[in-house]
Amino acid sequence: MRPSYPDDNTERTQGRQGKFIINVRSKTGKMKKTILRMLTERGILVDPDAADTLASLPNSKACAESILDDENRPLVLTRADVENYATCLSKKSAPPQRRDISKAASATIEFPQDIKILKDITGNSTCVGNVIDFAKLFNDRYLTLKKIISRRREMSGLIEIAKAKKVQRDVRFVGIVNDLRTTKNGHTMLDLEDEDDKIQVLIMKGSRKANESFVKDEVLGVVGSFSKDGEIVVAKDIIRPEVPLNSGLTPNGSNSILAFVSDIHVGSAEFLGDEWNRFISWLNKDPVAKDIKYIVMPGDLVDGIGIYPNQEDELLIEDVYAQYAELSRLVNMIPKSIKIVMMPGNHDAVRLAEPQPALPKEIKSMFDPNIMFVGNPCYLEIEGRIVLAYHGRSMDDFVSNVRNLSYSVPDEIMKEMLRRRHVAPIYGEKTALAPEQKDYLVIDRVPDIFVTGHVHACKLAEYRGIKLINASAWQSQTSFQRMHNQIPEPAKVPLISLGSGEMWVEDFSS
Ligand code: D5M
Ligand code: FE
Ligand code: ZN
Repeated sequence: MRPSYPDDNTERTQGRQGKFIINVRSKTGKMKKTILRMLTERGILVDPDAADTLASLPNSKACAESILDDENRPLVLTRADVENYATCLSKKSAPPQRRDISKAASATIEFPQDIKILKDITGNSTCVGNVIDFAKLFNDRYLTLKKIISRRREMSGLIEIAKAKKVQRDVRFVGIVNDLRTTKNGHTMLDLEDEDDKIQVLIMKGSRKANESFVKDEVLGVVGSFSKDGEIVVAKDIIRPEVPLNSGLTPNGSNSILAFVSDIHVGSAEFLGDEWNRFISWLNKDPVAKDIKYIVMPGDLVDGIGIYPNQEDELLIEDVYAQYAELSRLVNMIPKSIKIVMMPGNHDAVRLAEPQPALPKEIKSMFDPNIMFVGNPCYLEIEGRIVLAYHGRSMDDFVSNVRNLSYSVPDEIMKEMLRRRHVAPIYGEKTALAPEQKDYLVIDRVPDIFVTGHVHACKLAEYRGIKLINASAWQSQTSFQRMHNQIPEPAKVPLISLGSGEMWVEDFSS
């Protein structure tokens, strides 16, 4: 039996239930009244705690304006939202700060800590026998994302598609994209479906959302009105689940560094052994490396066999067990004080369909027992930071379906995943999906750190306060990549200081 881990479907922003009635007369201050009016006139419901917090800020009016300026602002404003907007505002006006680690904080909290697994398919798979039923998977995806979309201000009053067809006036509903096409006049037509009905949605060429790309099987909110014949809905706005704006990592006093080592591809003739040795000697002697307490390896640990046609011509080790044995030897050179997490990718020895469970016990037994093996994708908690790790196979599908995306900008692809709150929405193309009853690929929790591999690039970025990392590779350009003019950025190690959120890259390529 593989271990089972508790799931955590909670959103980071909680406490949105309850009463939102503000009795302005009984509360203090003219400023509060003015600000509340500003917000409520624009349809924002303000939690009483949020109103107090906002009114007590020295720059409360500027903060209220920044809320109004954010097109993804929440329908119901909570205190946590106000604090996020306030921090973002102060970050905008203050000069950027380098590592600001409070001694007081580090005195009370012990670092490093154990890594917690928050969500992982390993041990929880419900795919059994020959029953292949994707209905439950897509239903779970729809319901989870609908819940997130329904919190958005623009979606208040949303109804089911069947009801919308009866109402026929301005309507708001949520659907999963069943199909999409460009009409002969250049408009976009989406076939959307909810739990019991479907509808066509037209996005007019030249309209506000016409430049966005839509993909099959993503979940969208629609604000629109019916055409004269009552057959289709013309979209006024399209609402993605999106991630809330947040101010990034609050300094927690830790000096620990989390490093990422992806796509090692042991067994490949292009595996970069000299560069690996350089990394290992740096790890064992550099003063900066002493603070590395954790390494996450987001997939393609070995090159595998039979992964692509004629792969054997590019293999140095042709037995998959021998590849893992060599990986074990290479990983054993890493100082024992560093906690290591290993995740599979599309080259590893587990099912290809995502979510992928952790490597099987025959392979685990070849490694140091302290190494943690997790599934792909996986949510981890490291020193209070929420880390979403996903190998990134779906990036192939994003590149072929979304204009302006390419293998050289994985950070832009990661932003598309976050906007859709899903790491692999497109079904039926290169990314195989397993018909689980629950969709483990939904981004139901907002991470602090989001890491991917697969495209062999090395990119650091930030999106709405979330740190984005694409974690390089340890394989030089393969003949396939040469054919497709894909230039990898190998032998680099992205790192993040868990205390301050500072990110940087150590380069071992020369
Ligand atoms: O993928 C490494 C990179 O190479 C990734 O950007 C995809 C690309 N690649 C590799 N093989 C293929 C095929 N068969 N189709 C499309 N793209 C591919 P890796 O998972 O390390 O092989
Ligand atoms: Fe790879
Ligand atoms: Zn890969």
